[in-house]
Amino acid sequence: MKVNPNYQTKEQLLDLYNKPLLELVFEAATIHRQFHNPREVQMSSLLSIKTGGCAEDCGYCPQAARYHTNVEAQKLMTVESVVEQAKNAKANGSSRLCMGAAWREVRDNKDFDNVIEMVQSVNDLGMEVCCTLGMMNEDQAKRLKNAGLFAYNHNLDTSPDYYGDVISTREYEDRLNTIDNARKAGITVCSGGIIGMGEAIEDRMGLLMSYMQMETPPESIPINALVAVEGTPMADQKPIEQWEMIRMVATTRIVFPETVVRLSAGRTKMNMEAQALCFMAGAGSIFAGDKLLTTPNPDFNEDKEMFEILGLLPKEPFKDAEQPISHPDQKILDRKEKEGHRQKELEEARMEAEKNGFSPRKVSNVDAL
Ligand code: SAM
Ligand code: DTB
Ligand code: SF4
Repeated sequence: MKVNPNYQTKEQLLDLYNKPLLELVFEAATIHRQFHNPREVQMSSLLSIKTGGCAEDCGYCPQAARYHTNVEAQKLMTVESVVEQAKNAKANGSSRLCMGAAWREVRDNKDFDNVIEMVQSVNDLGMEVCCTLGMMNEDQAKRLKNAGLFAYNHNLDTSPDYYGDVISTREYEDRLNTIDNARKAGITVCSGGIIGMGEAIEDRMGLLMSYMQMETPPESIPINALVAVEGTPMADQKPIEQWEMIRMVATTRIVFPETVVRLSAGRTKMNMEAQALCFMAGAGSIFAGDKLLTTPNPDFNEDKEMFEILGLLPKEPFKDAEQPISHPDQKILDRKEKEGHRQKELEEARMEAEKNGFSPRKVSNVDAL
């Protein structure tokens, strides 16, 4: 993933962002055509596998336990229901599934084992699998990679300068470390931000600068417009102008010509014309389906119509990189073997007890007296 050598300083980025709109879109469209097929737009589906109850204080997020939103905390979904949802998403044209968990960080427990099984099963369906599970260490990243994870989403959200106004429970540096861990494990990186949180244009460019300074910039950069949710500290933020989304997509496209720029949250507030300009300016993906993680997204049929009108084609999976191979997970195999032993021991103990007259039936006879 290369950075456009014509843009290196924040001032250059600001000049670019503030260019006359149609000039900006034209420059972005020209670059887009050199590196991507402009008719192809990937449809990705989001699935909230663990909703709500999160310990963090991200000011935009309806899933933070400390804010009183209408999101109810739920347990981790089962592997079976995830597979069912993934099959549905695939049947509706999605080539990528992003599974999100309202976790501060990944923990080495049974829930993570289940996520590993989800990754294996969805990869086996031939979809690009992305996870967004919060912070993770290198070992956890390696387990995910081994299971067949294609991408890890971990957003820097905004510039290092504005970050402290949005989140206090973790540092920018923590986010960078997790992105590094995904990279070291050989997982592609999906990392982007949110506009409309009260930040200055300098902060939007500061976010892009953070990615420019990486040895390898992200393969995927989602651009979200804030979905202002009642109960969060950002509930009263004024919605951004549609032009701002177009400018942000175009600037990102120009600076990172090879990256997939994703037109992410906030599309319910955009009309088709503004979205068309985003595709023109280099957006190569949308989230499809009526729901993002917890908030609404345009109707599936509306997007289908938009694709038809604009002559867009859903992008096939693994056009940018090879499908990872799902390998068996040693920790899960060890746990299952241990559980098997334990089961066998219990069965032997039960048979021994029965032989000695302590059968469950005998006990119930005693109970009946
Ligand atoms: N808990 C994990 C984490 O924070 O990395 C993963 C899930 S988190 C919901 C994924 C991303 O969703 C956040 O980094 C943020 O960029 C985006 N997001 C959350 N709430 C949003 C909102 N109200 N509007 C726009 N984007 C939002
Ligand atoms: C990303 O940048 N946007 C998606 C995905 N990555 C995980 C999430 C958007 C969430 C919007 C708020 C919600 O639905 O809870
Ligand atoms: Fe938790 Fe992620 Fe929401 Fe922050 S963005 S509160 S870490 S779910």
